[in-house]
Amino acid sequence: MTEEQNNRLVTLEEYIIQSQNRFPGATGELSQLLRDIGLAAKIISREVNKAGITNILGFDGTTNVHGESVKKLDIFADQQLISALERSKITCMVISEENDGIVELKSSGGKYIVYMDPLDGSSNIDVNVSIGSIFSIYQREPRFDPAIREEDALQPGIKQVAAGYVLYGSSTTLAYTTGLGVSLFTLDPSIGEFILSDPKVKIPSHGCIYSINEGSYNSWEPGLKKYIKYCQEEDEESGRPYSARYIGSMVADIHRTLIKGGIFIYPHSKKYPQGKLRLMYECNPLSFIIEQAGGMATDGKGRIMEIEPTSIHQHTPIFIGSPENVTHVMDFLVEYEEVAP
Ligand code: P6P
Repeated sequence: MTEEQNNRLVTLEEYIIQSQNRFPGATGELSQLLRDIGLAAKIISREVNKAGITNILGFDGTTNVHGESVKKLDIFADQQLISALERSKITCMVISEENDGIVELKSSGGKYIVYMDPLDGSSNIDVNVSIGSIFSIYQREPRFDPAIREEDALQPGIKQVAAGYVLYGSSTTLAYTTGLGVSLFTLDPSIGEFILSDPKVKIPSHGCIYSINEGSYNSWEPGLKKYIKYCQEEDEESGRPYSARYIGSMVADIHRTLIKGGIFIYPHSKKYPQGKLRLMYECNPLSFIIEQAGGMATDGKGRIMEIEPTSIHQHTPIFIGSPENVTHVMDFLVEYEEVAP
């Protein structure tokens, strides 16, 4: 970009088109998909930011596939994203936290599959804490039979063609990657545009923040207990004790980790034997973002994005963040691994 361009505001739409032009063979379909998600995000942001003065707060009386009470804004966000994806007619199916099975779109011939958590952290809506939307995009494997099948969506995270999140916080931030690094945008409500704020975000190699719900301490495996105690010990040279930060909205906790470094952990526990967070529309997309920014994401045994999924709603434990912090907790898990009796 020229000096003048460097100083000019670059909108999400312009940036996507500029990025697409770097791929001579690009058809523009993925760019269109990302622009549609950006539009839905602006509409959701408007509702989230005025939720306090409309009757959109509170529960709608239903529960989602995980038995969690669904809030009205969840449904609104789900509907906005699905209708945006319908518009571009290049998505064949959507899998969302808010829908038990796959949502087949009218454009059943579309080549993309979109996973999404329309409004992650919705339990925080009523107390005005940041919440977010998460999306993960795959290409449908070419098949002779054109029928839409759930099996087409069971692909490991390494097959994602794009992923990202929108954080509805003190400002509305959108982060996405297509595998060439992570770009950050901030919504300027006065002009209704996402403006480029960082074209290539890098996570610090190490951070002095750990993020975990310590309420489930008693059910953690020994290595994790030892690691958290290590984080709390006094050692000025290594910056310990680390700071504990936990928002309870994964998008907000991951965004802070991306910017400031450190580690976010949601382990398996007695209450969540497979972990609470969902592989396909929370952990895979956010792992793609963190890895593309130079970080790491594991389930405690192996790379999150190499997990072969068996269910569209499956759960996984996750240890994600700065490479030095993730490597360190893995060392503790191995060193103090529980030996089966
Ligand atoms: P807990 C929100 O409900 C969510 O799915 C994630 O956004 C968040 O990281 C996690 O659950 C919080 O779970 O058990 O700590 O309240």
